[in-house]
Amino acid sequence: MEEHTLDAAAVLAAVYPRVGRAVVVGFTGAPGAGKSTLIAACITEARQRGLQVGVVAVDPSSPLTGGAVLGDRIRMLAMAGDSGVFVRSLAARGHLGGLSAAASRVVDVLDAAGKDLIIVETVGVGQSETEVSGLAQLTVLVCAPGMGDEVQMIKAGVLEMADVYAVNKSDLPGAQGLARALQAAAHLGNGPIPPVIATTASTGAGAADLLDAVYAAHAARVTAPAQERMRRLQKTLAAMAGQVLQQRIAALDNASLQAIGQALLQGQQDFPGAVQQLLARALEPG
Ligand SMILES: Nc1nc2c(ncn2[C@@H]2O[C@H](COP(=O)(O)OP(=O)(O)OP(=O)(O)O)[C@@H](O)[C@H]2O)c(=O)[nH]1
Ligand SMILES: [Mg+2]
Repeated sequence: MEEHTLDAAAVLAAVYPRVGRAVVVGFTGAPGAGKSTLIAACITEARQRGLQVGVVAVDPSSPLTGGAVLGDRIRMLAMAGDSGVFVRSLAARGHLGGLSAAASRVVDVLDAAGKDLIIVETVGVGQSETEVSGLAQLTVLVCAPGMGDEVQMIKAGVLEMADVYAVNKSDLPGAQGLARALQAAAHLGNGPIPPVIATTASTGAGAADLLDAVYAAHAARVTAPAQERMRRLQKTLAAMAGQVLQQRIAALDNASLQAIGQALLQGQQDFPGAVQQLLARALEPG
Protein backbone atom coordinates (compact mmCIF):
# COMPACT_ATOMS: atom_id res chain seq x y z
CA MET A 1 0.00 0.00 0.00
CA GLU A 2 2.66 2.45 1.09
CA GLU A 3 4.98 1.22 -1.67
CA HIS A 4 2.14 1.94 -4.06
CA THR A 5 1.91 5.55 -2.87
CA LEU A 6 5.65 5.99 -3.16
CA ASP A 7 5.80 4.34 -6.62
CA ALA A 8 3.38 7.02 -7.74
CA ALA A 9 5.80 9.58 -6.30
CA ALA A 10 8.54 8.26 -8.56
CA VAL A 11 6.34 8.83 -11.59
CA LEU A 12 5.62 12.35 -10.39
CA ALA A 13 9.32 13.17 -10.13
CA ALA A 14 9.48 12.67 -13.88
CA VAL A 15 6.46 14.85 -14.67
CA TYR A 16 7.06 17.69 -12.23
CA PRO A 17 9.41 19.77 -14.36
CA ARG A 18 6.50 20.18 -16.80
CA VAL A 19 3.77 20.99 -14.24
CA GLY A 20 2.37 24.49 -13.76
CA ARG A 21 1.24 25.52 -17.22
CA ALA A 22 -2.44 24.49 -17.17
CA VAL A 23 -5.36 26.50 -15.82
CA VAL A 24 -6.83 24.32 -13.06
CA VAL A 25 -10.38 25.16 -12.03
CA GLY A 26 -12.61 23.46 -9.47
CA PHE A 27 -16.39 23.25 -9.93
CA THR A 28 -18.18 22.81 -6.64
CA GLY A 29 -21.77 23.12 -5.44
CA ALA A 30 -24.69 21.21 -3.99
CA PRO A 31 -25.64 17.82 -5.47
CA GLY A 32 -27.85 18.29 -8.52
CA ALA A 33 -26.94 21.93 -9.13
CA GLY A 34 -25.80 20.93 -12.60
CA LYS A 35 -22.02 20.81 -12.20
CA SER A 36 -21.46 17.88 -14.56
CA THR A 37 -23.81 19.27 -17.21
CA LEU A 38 -22.14 22.67 -16.94
CA ILE A 39 -18.67 21.13 -17.19
CA ALA A 40 -19.79 19.33 -20.36
CA ALA A 41 -20.99 22.65 -21.81
CA CYS A 42 -17.69 24.31 -20.87
CA ILE A 43 -15.73 21.46 -22.48
CA THR A 44 -17.62 21.95 -25.73
CA GLU A 45 -16.87 25.68 -25.61
CA ALA A 46 -13.20 25.11 -24.68
CA ARG A 47 -12.75 22.63 -27.54
CA GLN A 48 -14.15 25.21 -29.96
CA ARG A 49 -11.42 27.54 -28.69
CA GLY A 50 -8.84 24.88 -29.49
CA LEU A 51 -8.04 24.07 -25.87
CA GLN A 52 -7.04 20.60 -24.68
CA VAL A 53 -9.17 19.67 -21.67
CA GLY A 54 -8.81 17.30 -18.72
CA VAL A 55 -11.55 16.52 -16.21
CA VAL A 56 -11.18 14.91 -12.78
CA ALA A 57 -14.45 14.09 -11.01
CA VAL A 58 -14.16 13.38 -7.30
CA ASP A 59 -16.85 11.92 -5.07
CA PRO A 60 -15.68 12.07 -1.47
CA SER A 61 -19.07 11.14 -0.07
CA SER A 62 -19.79 7.75 -1.46
CA PRO A 63 -17.72 4.64 -2.02
CA LEU A 64 -20.84 3.10 -3.56
CA THR A 65 -21.54 5.25 -6.59
CA GLY A 66 -18.07 4.62 -7.97
CA GLY A 67 -17.66 6.97 -10.86
CA ALA A 68 -21.39 7.61 -11.20
CA VAL A 69 -20.92 11.19 -10.08
CA LEU A 70 -19.58 11.99 -13.48
CA GLY A 71 -22.36 13.22 -15.73
CA ASP A 72 -23.22 11.03 -18.66
CA ARG A 73 -22.77 13.99 -20.93
CA ILE A 74 -19.11 14.34 -20.02
CA ARG A 75 -18.61 10.64 -20.51
CA MET A 76 -20.25 10.84 -23.90
CA LEU A 77 -17.93 13.65 -24.93
CA ALA A 78 -14.93 11.63 -23.86
CA MET A 79 -16.16 8.53 -25.64
CA ALA A 80 -16.97 10.39 -28.83
CA GLY A 81 -13.31 9.85 -29.67
CA ASP A 82 -12.14 13.40 -29.13
CA SER A 83 -8.53 12.94 -28.05
CA GLY A 84 -8.50 16.55 -26.81
CA VAL A 85 -10.62 15.56 -23.83
CA PHE A 86 -9.46 13.25 -21.05
CA VAL A 87 -11.80 12.26 -18.23
CA ARG A 88 -10.94 10.46 -15.00
CA SER A 89 -13.34 9.74 -12.19
CA LEU A 90 -12.27 9.01 -8.60
CA ALA A 91 -14.44 7.77 -5.76
CA ALA A 92 -13.70 7.48 -2.07
CA ARG A 93 -12.52 3.91 -1.79
CA GLY A 94 -10.88 4.41 1.55
CA HIS A 95 -9.80 7.51 3.34
CA LEU A 96 -10.22 11.01 2.09
CA GLY A 97 -6.46 11.48 2.40
CA GLY A 98 -5.99 8.87 -0.30
CA LEU A 99 -8.57 10.51 -2.49
CA SER A 100 -7.01 13.94 -2.46
CA ALA A 101 -3.56 12.45 -3.04
CA ALA A 102 -4.89 10.53 -6.02
CA ALA A 103 -6.70 13.59 -7.38
CA SER A 104 -3.62 15.79 -7.11
CA ARG A 105 -1.53 13.18 -8.95
CA VAL A 106 -4.05 13.03 -11.80
CA VAL A 107 -4.10 16.83 -12.08
CA ASP A 108 -0.30 16.97 -12.14
CA VAL A 109 -0.02 14.30 -14.83
CA LEU A 110 -2.69 15.94 -17.01
CA ASP A 111 -0.92 19.28 -16.65
CA ALA A 112 2.44 17.79 -17.63
CA ALA A 113 0.77 16.01 -20.55
CA GLY A 114 -0.14 19.38 -21.99
CA LYS A 115 -3.80 19.89 -21.10
CA ASP A 116 -4.56 23.61 -21.24
CA LEU A 117 -7.61 23.51 -19.00
CA ILE A 118 -8.16 21.03 -16.15
CA ILE A 119 -11.55 20.92 -14.43
CA VAL A 120 -12.01 19.25 -11.04
CA GLU A 121 -15.60 18.43 -10.06
CA THR A 122 -16.41 17.90 -6.37
CA VAL A 123 -19.78 17.33 -4.76
CA GLY A 124 -21.12 19.26 -1.82
CA VAL A 125 -19.96 22.15 0.26
CA GLY A 126 -18.15 20.67 3.24
CA GLN A 127 -14.63 20.44 4.61
CA SER A 128 -13.60 17.46 2.50
CA GLU A 129 -14.54 19.25 -0.70
CA THR A 130 -12.50 22.26 0.36
CA GLU A 131 -9.51 19.97 0.70
CA VAL A 132 -9.97 18.50 -2.75
CA SER A 133 -10.79 21.77 -4.46
CA GLY A 134 -7.62 23.20 -2.87
CA LEU A 135 -5.89 21.50 -5.78
CA ALA A 136 -7.44 24.02 -8.13
CA GLN A 137 -6.16 27.53 -8.70
CA LEU A 138 -9.69 28.85 -9.01
CA THR A 139 -13.14 27.75 -7.88
CA VAL A 140 -16.47 28.09 -9.64
CA LEU A 141 -19.43 27.75 -7.27
CA VAL A 142 -22.40 26.30 -9.15
CA CYS A 143 -25.79 27.29 -7.71
CA ALA A 144 -29.30 26.64 -8.95
CA PRO A 145 -32.65 28.14 -8.01
CA GLY A 146 -35.14 26.28 -5.88
CA MET A 147 -32.61 24.36 -3.82
CA GLY A 148 -32.90 26.66 -0.83
CA ASP A 149 -29.27 26.38 0.08
CA GLU A 150 -27.96 29.91 -0.47
CA VAL A 151 -28.03 30.81 3.21
CA GLN A 152 -26.41 27.53 4.19
CA MET A 153 -23.57 28.17 1.80
CA ILE A 154 -22.94 31.62 3.18
CA LYS A 155 -22.69 30.07 6.64
CA ALA A 156 -20.32 27.41 5.47
CA GLY A 157 -17.98 30.06 4.11
CA VAL A 158 -18.14 28.52 0.68
CA LEU A 159 -19.13 31.78 -0.96
CA GLU A 160 -15.85 33.39 0.11
CA MET A 161 -13.91 30.45 -1.26
CA ALA A 162 -15.24 30.86 -4.82
CA ASP A 163 -13.81 33.13 -7.53
CA VAL A 164 -16.76 32.91 -9.91
CA TYR A 165 -20.45 32.21 -9.19
CA ALA A 166 -22.50 30.40 -11.80
CA VAL A 167 -26.27 30.64 -11.48
CA ASN A 168 -27.19 27.52 -13.39
CA LYS A 169 -30.70 26.47 -14.47
CA SER A 170 -31.34 30.07 -15.45
CA ASP A 171 -34.28 28.76 -17.45
CA LEU A 172 -36.09 28.02 -14.17
CA PRO A 173 -38.07 30.44 -11.99
CA GLY A 174 -36.10 31.99 -9.14
CA ALA A 175 -32.85 32.27 -11.08
CA GLN A 176 -32.89 36.06 -11.17
CA GLY A 177 -33.58 36.30 -7.46
CA LEU A 178 -30.73 33.91 -6.74
CA ALA A 179 -28.41 35.96 -8.97
CA ARG A 180 -29.33 39.13 -7.05
CA ALA A 181 -28.72 37.41 -3.70
CA LEU A 182 -25.31 36.22 -4.89
CA GLN A 183 -24.43 39.66 -6.26
CA ALA A 184 -25.19 41.14 -2.85
CA ALA A 185 -23.19 38.45 -1.05
CA ALA A 186 -20.26 38.84 -3.46
CA HIS A 187 -19.44 42.21 -1.91
CA LEU A 188 -19.04 40.73 1.58
CA GLY A 189 -15.58 39.18 1.07
CA ASN A 190 -12.26 41.06 1.14
CA GLY A 191 -10.80 39.78 -2.13
CA PRO A 192 -11.82 40.57 -5.71
CA ILE A 193 -15.61 40.55 -6.18
CA PRO A 194 -16.62 37.30 -7.89
CA PRO A 195 -18.65 37.82 -11.07
CA VAL A 196 -22.09 36.19 -11.22
CA ILE A 197 -22.67 34.37 -14.50
CA ALA A 198 -26.07 33.08 -15.61
CA THR A 199 -25.91 29.69 -17.31
CA THR A 200 -28.31 27.10 -18.69
CA ALA A 201 -26.04 24.10 -18.84
CA SER A 202 -28.61 21.92 -20.58
CA THR A 203 -28.53 24.18 -23.68
CA GLY A 204 -24.96 25.47 -23.28
CA ALA A 205 -26.14 29.06 -22.85
CA GLY A 206 -23.70 31.10 -20.76
CA ALA A 207 -20.84 28.58 -21.01
CA ALA A 208 -18.77 31.00 -23.11
CA ASP A 209 -19.31 33.79 -20.55
CA LEU A 210 -18.36 31.40 -17.75
CA LEU A 211 -15.15 30.35 -19.49
CA ASP A 212 -14.31 34.02 -20.12
CA ALA A 213 -14.86 34.77 -16.41
CA VAL A 214 -12.63 31.86 -15.38
CA TYR A 215 -9.81 33.01 -17.65
CA ALA A 216 -10.20 36.63 -16.51
CA ALA A 217 -10.00 35.57 -12.85
CA HIS A 218 -6.97 33.45 -13.66
CA ALA A 219 -5.24 36.28 -15.52
CA ALA A 220 -5.79 38.57 -12.52
CA ARG A 221 -3.70 36.20 -10.40
CA VAL A 222 -0.61 36.25 -12.61
CA THR A 223 1.19 33.27 -11.12
CA ALA A 224 4.38 32.25 -12.89
CA PRO A 225 4.53 28.53 -13.81
CA ALA A 226 7.50 28.05 -11.46
CA GLN A 227 5.50 29.46 -8.55
CA GLU A 228 2.46 27.36 -9.41
CA ARG A 229 4.67 24.27 -9.71
CA MET A 230 5.99 24.88 -6.19
CA ARG A 231 2.48 25.44 -4.79
CA ARG A 232 1.24 22.20 -6.33
CA LEU A 233 4.33 20.28 -5.29
CA GLN A 234 3.68 21.30 -1.68
CA LYS A 235 0.02 20.20 -1.94
CA THR A 236 0.96 16.88 -3.49
CA LEU A 237 3.71 16.18 -0.96
CA ALA A 238 1.41 16.99 1.96
CA ALA A 239 -1.34 14.79 0.52
CA MET A 240 1.07 11.89 0.01
CA ALA A 241 2.54 12.23 3.49
CA GLY A 242 -1.01 12.27 4.89
CA GLN A 243 -1.84 9.12 2.98
CA VAL A 244 1.30 7.32 4.19
CA LEU A 245 0.57 8.38 7.77
CA GLN A 246 -3.01 7.11 7.56
CA GLN A 247 -1.76 3.80 6.18
CA ARG A 248 0.79 3.51 8.99
CA ILE A 249 -1.80 4.27 11.67
CA ALA A 250 -4.22 1.76 10.17
CA ALA A 251 -1.45 -0.85 10.21
CA LEU A 252 -0.46 -0.32 13.88
CA ASP A 253 -0.77 -3.44 15.94
CA ASN A 254 -3.53 -3.58 18.46
CA ALA A 255 -1.19 -4.07 21.42
CA SER A 256 0.56 -0.74 21.02
CA LEU A 257 -2.75 1.07 20.54
CA GLN A 258 -4.09 -0.61 23.65
CA ALA A 259 -1.05 0.42 25.70
CA ILE A 260 -1.50 4.04 24.68
CA GLY A 261 -5.24 3.88 25.44
CA GLN A 262 -4.62 2.31 28.85
CA ALA A 263 -2.11 5.00 29.83
CA LEU A 264 -4.67 7.62 28.84
CA LEU A 265 -7.50 6.00 30.80
CA GLN A 266 -5.35 5.60 33.91
CA GLY A 267 -4.36 9.24 33.82
CA GLN A 268 -0.68 8.50 33.20
CA GLN A 269 -0.90 10.30 29.91
CA ASP A 270 -2.92 13.29 28.63
CA PHE A 271 -4.56 13.46 25.22
CA PRO A 272 -1.94 15.57 23.44
CA GLY A 273 0.75 13.26 24.83
CA ALA A 274 -1.13 10.16 23.70
CA VAL A 275 -1.52 11.57 20.20
CA GLN A 276 2.22 12.35 20.06
CA GLN A 277 2.99 8.84 21.20
CA LEU A 278 0.73 7.34 18.58
CA LEU A 279 2.33 9.44 15.85
CA ALA A 280 5.80 8.45 17.02
CA ARG A 281 4.79 4.78 16.99
CA ALA A 282 3.31 5.09 13.50
CA LEU A 283 6.45 6.74 12.16
CA GLU A 284 8.89 4.22 13.62
CA PRO A 285 10.90 2.67 10.80
CA GLY A 286 9.22 -0.62 9.86
N1 LIG B 1 -33.67 22.96 -16.28
C1 LIG B 1 -32.37 22.74 -16.22
N2 LIG B 1 -31.90 21.56 -15.78
C2 LIG B 1 -30.57 21.37 -15.74
C3 LIG B 1 -29.65 22.37 -16.13
N3 LIG B 1 -28.40 21.90 -15.94
C4 LIG B 1 -28.52 20.67 -15.45
N4 LIG B 1 -29.83 20.32 -15.33
C5 LIG B 1 -30.37 19.04 -14.84
O1 LIG B 1 -30.11 18.92 -13.45
C6 LIG B 1 -29.86 17.56 -13.09
C7 LIG B 1 -28.53 17.45 -12.35
O2 LIG B 1 -27.48 17.75 -13.25
P1 LIG B 1 -25.98 17.28 -13.00
O3 LIG B 1 -25.16 17.93 -14.03
O4 LIG B 1 -25.92 15.81 -12.90
O5 LIG B 1 -25.73 17.93 -11.58
P2 LIG B 1 -24.45 17.74 -10.63
O6 LIG B 1 -24.32 19.02 -9.88
O7 LIG B 1 -23.29 17.30 -11.41
O8 LIG B 1 -24.95 16.61 -9.69
P3 LIG B 1 -24.03 15.68 -8.71
O9 LIG B 1 -22.80 15.28 -9.46
O10 LIG B 1 -24.93 14.54 -8.39
O11 LIG B 1 -23.73 16.52 -7.51
C8 LIG B 1 -29.88 16.77 -14.39
O12 LIG B 1 -31.14 16.18 -14.52
C9 LIG B 1 -29.67 17.84 -15.45
O13 LIG B 1 -30.23 17.48 -16.68
C10 LIG B 1 -30.19 23.62 -16.59
O14 LIG B 1 -29.46 24.56 -16.94
N5 LIG B 1 -31.54 23.74 -16.60
MG1 LIG C 1 -21.99 15.63 -11.19
